Amino acid sequence: MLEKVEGTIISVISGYYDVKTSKGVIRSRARGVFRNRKQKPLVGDRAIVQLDQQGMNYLVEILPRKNEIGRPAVANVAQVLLVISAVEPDFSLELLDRYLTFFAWKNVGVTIYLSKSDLARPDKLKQIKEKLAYYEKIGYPVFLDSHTLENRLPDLIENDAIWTLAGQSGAGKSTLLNKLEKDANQATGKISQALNRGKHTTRQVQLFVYGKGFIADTPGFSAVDLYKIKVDDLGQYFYEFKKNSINCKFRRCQHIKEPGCEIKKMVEEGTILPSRYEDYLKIRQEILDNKMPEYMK
Ligand SMILES: Nc1nc2c(ncn2[C@@H]2O[C@H](COP(=O)(O)OP(=O)(O)OP(=O)(O)O)[C@@H](O)[C@H]2O)c(=O)[nH]1
Ligand SMILES: [Mg+2]
Ligand SMILES: [Zn+2]
Repeated sequence: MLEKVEGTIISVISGYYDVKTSKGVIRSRARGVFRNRKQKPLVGDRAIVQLDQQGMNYLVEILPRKNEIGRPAVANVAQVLLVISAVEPDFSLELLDRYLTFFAWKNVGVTIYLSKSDLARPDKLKQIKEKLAYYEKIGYPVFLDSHTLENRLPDLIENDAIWTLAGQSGAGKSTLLNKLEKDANQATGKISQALNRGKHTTRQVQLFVYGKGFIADTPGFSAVDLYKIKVDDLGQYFYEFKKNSINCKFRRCQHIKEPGCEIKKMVEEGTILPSRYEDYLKIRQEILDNKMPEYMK
């Protein structure tokens, strides 16, 4: 009699899938059926493993996916823990807005963590904190140090939920994970002084059991393709624009040249951060041009 158990794929290494189940972590192979169906099991997938007496375990089914994020992808992401560094790589509101737009488009919530605040000059850090307070006001939870995050995170991660780290290479994702989960032992890498960027130290996606759920470490990626977004939808992904656009005169207002635009009014008054509006215009242009700007690659 072959026994079947359900679990979550926590890592994929040279054709072997490690699946966390109620019977512990089970190493298994994928059946040819996935290749035939052109279905590739991903880290984060809920899967059914078939066990037999000889110790040969096979993935026999992948349950429907809620979403997939990143390259390589993590499936079934409940929340992104976005690591933004104060310095090295330099803090960039434009990059932050790009990430937030991307994840809003993918319909995944984001929690922001500021790394390397210990390396920033006090005046610079003060400025960064003021900007991040704006993001907190529009609805993104913000953590300014790892201790507070460590205290709160276990309660935020619900049963079996997958949180994934995201952010530029060198921002400090693996360093944070090693602090949160002492057994993670993820390799971390120095960032290049000359280029002020990381070197893609993390190459694979892996899930770590954390609290009642999981945290995934991922390779950093900074080039976020936004040009595939439908131009008319872009305003929906800037949450404060979405919320206040009910007061724009036109229902499908794009906040460009339309009369009676509430968003432009709020930008002029200073209630909306001017850089948010500039980034909205830049991303809008990128969509119209149908390609990512060179300086973002
Ligand atoms: N001083 C200080 N250094 C940090 C902090 N976070 C990360 N670092 C350093 O920044 C460098 C890059 O950190 P990683 O954790 O490897 O960055 P990563 O985001 O995992 O990068 P990839 O795996 O390439 O995507 C390492 O030398 C870390 O020691 C921090 O909060 N303070
Ligand atoms: Mg890393
Ligand atoms: Zn408008």
